[in-house]
Amino acid sequence: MKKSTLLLAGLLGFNMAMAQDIKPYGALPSKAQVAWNDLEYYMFIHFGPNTFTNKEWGHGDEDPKVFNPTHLDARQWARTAKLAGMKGIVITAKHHDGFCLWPSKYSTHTVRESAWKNGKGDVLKELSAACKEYGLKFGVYLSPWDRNHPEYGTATYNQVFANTLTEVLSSYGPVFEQWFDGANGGNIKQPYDWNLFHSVVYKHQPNAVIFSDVGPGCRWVGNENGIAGTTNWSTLNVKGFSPGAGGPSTKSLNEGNEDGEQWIPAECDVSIRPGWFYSPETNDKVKSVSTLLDIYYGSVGRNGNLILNVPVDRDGLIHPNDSTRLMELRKVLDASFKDNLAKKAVVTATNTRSGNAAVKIANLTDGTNATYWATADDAKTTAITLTYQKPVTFNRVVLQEYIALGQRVQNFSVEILENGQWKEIAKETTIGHKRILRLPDYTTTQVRINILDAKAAPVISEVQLYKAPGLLATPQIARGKDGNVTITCASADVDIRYTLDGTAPTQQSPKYPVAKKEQVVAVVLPRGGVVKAKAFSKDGSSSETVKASFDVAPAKWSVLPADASAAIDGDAGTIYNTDATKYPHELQVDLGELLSLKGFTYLPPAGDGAKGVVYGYAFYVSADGKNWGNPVASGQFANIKNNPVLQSVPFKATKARYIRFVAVSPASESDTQAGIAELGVITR
Ligand code: FUL
Ligand code: CA
Repeated sequence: MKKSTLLLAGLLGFNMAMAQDIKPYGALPSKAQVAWNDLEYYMFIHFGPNTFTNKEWGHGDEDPKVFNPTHLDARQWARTAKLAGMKGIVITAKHHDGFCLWPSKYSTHTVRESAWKNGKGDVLKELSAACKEYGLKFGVYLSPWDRNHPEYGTATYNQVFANTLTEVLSSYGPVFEQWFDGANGGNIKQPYDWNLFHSVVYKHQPNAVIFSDVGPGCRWVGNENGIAGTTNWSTLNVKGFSPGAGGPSTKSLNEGNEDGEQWIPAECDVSIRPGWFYSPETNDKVKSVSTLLDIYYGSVGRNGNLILNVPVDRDGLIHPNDSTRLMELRKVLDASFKDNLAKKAVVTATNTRSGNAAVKIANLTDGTNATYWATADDAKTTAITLTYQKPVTFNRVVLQEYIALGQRVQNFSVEILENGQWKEIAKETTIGHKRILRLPDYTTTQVRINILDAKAAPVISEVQLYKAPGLLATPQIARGKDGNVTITCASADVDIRYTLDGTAPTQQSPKYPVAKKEQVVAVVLPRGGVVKAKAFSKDGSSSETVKASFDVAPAKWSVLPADASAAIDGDAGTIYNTDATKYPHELQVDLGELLSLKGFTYLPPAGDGAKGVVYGYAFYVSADGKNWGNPVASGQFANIKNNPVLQSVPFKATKARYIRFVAVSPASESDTQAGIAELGVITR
């Protein structure tokens, strides 16, 4: 052998040995978990008897005949998901009411007993086929909590649930995700055999990622708003925790645990409407594009997957209001991430690892996270610089770690060159599968990404820059106690136009005064009404139309106890917390006039550390404030703990001047006080 050949062989051997030399760090994802993270965005579908009964948590005693979608078309759902850029669909095969969307032989509360297709239908069969046709992944939600099954709460139920799982997981082809809901709002407590359930899943679907509060495949993000922590580790400590009430703290779910013992990345679940199930009442409450963008950047942009719920309606179709919104969102996302400006830069980096053929600086901008660049073992900091000949303008930074080797980056910053000086424009913590920074427009010839701290040598797969088009902010409509309506818009230099007759505002509609010197045309709606608003900019672009519906304002109301005024001040941000520390609690309101009441509303405290969310309630009315009789409504606010949105409870129309709200039980067992952000009446 010639000397040069020897040398070459030696070098090759050296390279091959070094190609494996990046030691994995910490808990690692399985191949299925890596593939799962790449999906990023997929659809959730809540569908069942609740769709037809206006309930969020069915009781399991609903007549199965109510389930009768007359135009069900699973291909329409799949087509919508595909066009929305989603990668799969997870459907509620069985929600808490126990109703099975397939003709299960382990239940008598299924599509077989329904009116749909004379009992011959199978939603899972139709949806799995549609997903296959459109190249989408198919996943299933099955609630262990079952309010219908006669064996629920007995020793035999775990096997029933295992059989049910087997049926679903062996009949409809590949399942990419198995969703296990931890919720249990009933009195019967069933100790679940999670080991059994998991073994059934893996037996039939070895590549399925199992969702729950503690994984093992992926974890709940700790809220139903679809928002992960800005710090978000894909690793989690699960010892001693279980799904549901025994889950890790909200903070751990939201941010993961640095150096957590298992790889359990966050999945961010949220509904496009206020509730998870369809209701005609929420047709005009579909989230705006700007809210959905906040959710996208708060989930996919923070190392989480986004599962966006789009409830199928009573016809068995995705409602046009939802599909239109999904397409509007897609359009904005496509325009935002169209042109990766990093590809046009000369990219350099400090501390590049040598002698490893897989590590290339060009991999940072090759558009795939399957390739990577890394530093030397002892270099936990580095700077990656993008240099341009001519200035570029950008407002999005996308970073990705090569997660197959573990999540490493703890701190990073972004700088730009401005007048010959480096200027820091962002300082953040984790990256993980993907981190997207939403920034103001910056124009520069050099951008520097500094990895300031890492658990081990950073392994980065992508650095991307984009210039997303500007969007006008959606106006916000609020009404005070006295009935005064205020409309604001976060975008500067816009005209806000509004209507009070239900029509969409145009540039000819009345203008809401924004500047101080403009004469205030008061919009006062003490008796309620519908306000629609839209912002128009000078360049001809416009915002979405936003709509707010109001009932009678609390202008003339007085409350008992007297210090409870925050509950009727028309301000969602102020909260009355009861003084007494033992349930039940109550509140009485004098409406100041006789009104024809059709229902009441309760706005629970929401946001970080919200306490006092009420679960069980009773509502009374009276003509004199003394004689209350029986409650006109009583029950539980379903799913209010995880999704603390406005609750509207209708009751038989009745005339009254006094109302009494009794908080019967708390949503969190440990809560002793009741919290009320706002109490309202329905007269319209
Ligand atoms: C929760 C459930 O109780 C809700 O009804 C909904 O299914 C949501 C996705 O999970 O735990
Ligand atoms: Ca308030």
